[in-house]
Amino acid sequence: ASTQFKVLMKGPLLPVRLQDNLDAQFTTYRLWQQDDQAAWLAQHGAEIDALVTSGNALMGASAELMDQLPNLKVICSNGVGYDAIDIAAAEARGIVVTNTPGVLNACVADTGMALLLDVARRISAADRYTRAGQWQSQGRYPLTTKVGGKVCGIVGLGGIGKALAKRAQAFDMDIHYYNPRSRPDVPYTRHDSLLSLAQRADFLVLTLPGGAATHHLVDAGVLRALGPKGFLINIARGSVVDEQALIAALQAGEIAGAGLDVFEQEPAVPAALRQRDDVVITPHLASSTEETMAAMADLVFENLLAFAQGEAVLTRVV
Ligand code: 8YV
Repeated sequence: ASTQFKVLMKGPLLPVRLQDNLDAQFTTYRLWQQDDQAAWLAQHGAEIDALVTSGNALMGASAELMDQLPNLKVICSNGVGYDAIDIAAAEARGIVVTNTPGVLNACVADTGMALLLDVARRISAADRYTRAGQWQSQGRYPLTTKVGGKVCGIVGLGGIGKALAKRAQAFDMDIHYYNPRSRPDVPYTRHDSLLSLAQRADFLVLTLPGGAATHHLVDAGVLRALGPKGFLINIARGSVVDEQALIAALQAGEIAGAGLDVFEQEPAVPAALRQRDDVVITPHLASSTEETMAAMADLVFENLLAFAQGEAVLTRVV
């Protein structure tokens, strides 16, 4: 029965193996390949049972799209963050939503640690300096910042936050966190407010969900609390940080630097950030390893297969 399921892919899915698996098991359609998507949806929307999308800002699933797919039963997203999916709209329509928690924690935390080490020790900036021949022309690279012994302040102590904490601990950092719910299972120092954590942290690492509830949580006040020796690391969502306030804080020397994998208007990154040596930027690649993307792809596929066969899905969003 499962092969009768009609599956719409919203955009290209990585790794390609996910598309291949879907093609092999279901009748599939590629929305991004349609010349006139609105016309295609008007003609075929009612046939679609399942939507496969991702956590990417350009993907997701709006209430409007759900209305164009009146018989949609399930949305399987290739990502842990589901802020690009209108969850309330899905719930109201009785649509099941799945994501890919857990399997990406290690790689996302690795990226967070890499950005932290890079911005503290200026690895990327020093690489540019060396390549440009400045070691020879200008001499020794300026001194940087030690990581060991510093406070790593984690915002959102979920699976990714805990994986980050474990890594930061191995670098002799002191782990503090702010999380709405208390985490009695961890030995780390909890703060009652983000402001209190920012005040105490040398490195403020964002591993919390995006969406309306956390929009611009990191604003000018939080950055001021982080202070001129503090660094901001964002491996969560661009929406969590007021990017203009961040640029202003960097320009005014109110914080020491930032390591950013996510941005407010991806894939656009403001020139004011791209210019700076105290900012390390990567193109939303935290989960993008062969191994992790394969595990995510398999989880997306297994969720959809389970649903199509009338079984309980593996990782359902609340
Ligand atoms: C993207 C992510 O979804 O999991 C998330 O929330 O942000 C990423 O893993 C992934 O790049 C989409 O293919």
